[in-house]
Amino acid sequence: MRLALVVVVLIVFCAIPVVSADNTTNATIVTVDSTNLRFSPSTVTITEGETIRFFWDGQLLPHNAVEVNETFDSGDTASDEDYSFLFTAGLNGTFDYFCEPHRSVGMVGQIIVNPLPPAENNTTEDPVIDEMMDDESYMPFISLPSITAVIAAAVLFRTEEELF
Ligand SMILES: [Cu+2]
Repeated sequence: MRLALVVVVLIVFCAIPVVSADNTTNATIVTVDSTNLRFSPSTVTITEGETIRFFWDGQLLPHNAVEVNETFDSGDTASDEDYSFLFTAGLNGTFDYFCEPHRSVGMVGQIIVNPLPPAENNTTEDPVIDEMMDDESYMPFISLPSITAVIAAAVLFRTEEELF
């Protein structure tokens, strides 16, 4: 009984990092390149409803990311940053941003946010469902570990019952 529980718990714990990692892949990551004074990539194109994640760690120089019209602001400069901003529906266009201490030396970037396609074009296809089906990591990575854990639990508990 205890062995079965330990095995099931281990399987479930192994599955958790895969599932949570999948959530962060929806964000487009902007980091700092090897020159320490440039965003990388400096220009990104996303769609409404998507997230930009400013992420860097162990930087020699502390940086931040501030949009020119203060649409977003990562706050104080930091050598380790993990700041996410969601472009909600209706928030589209071109967003220029910069690193406050290094703006003058060209540490600037641009985010182009495309509007969602008009609703009337979605009568035959749901783009969200479509995207989920296209994303190979979606179905197998979430469902496979869960199914494996359930099967393993069922087999192990059954074996235990037969033994005792
Ligand atoms: Cu900077």
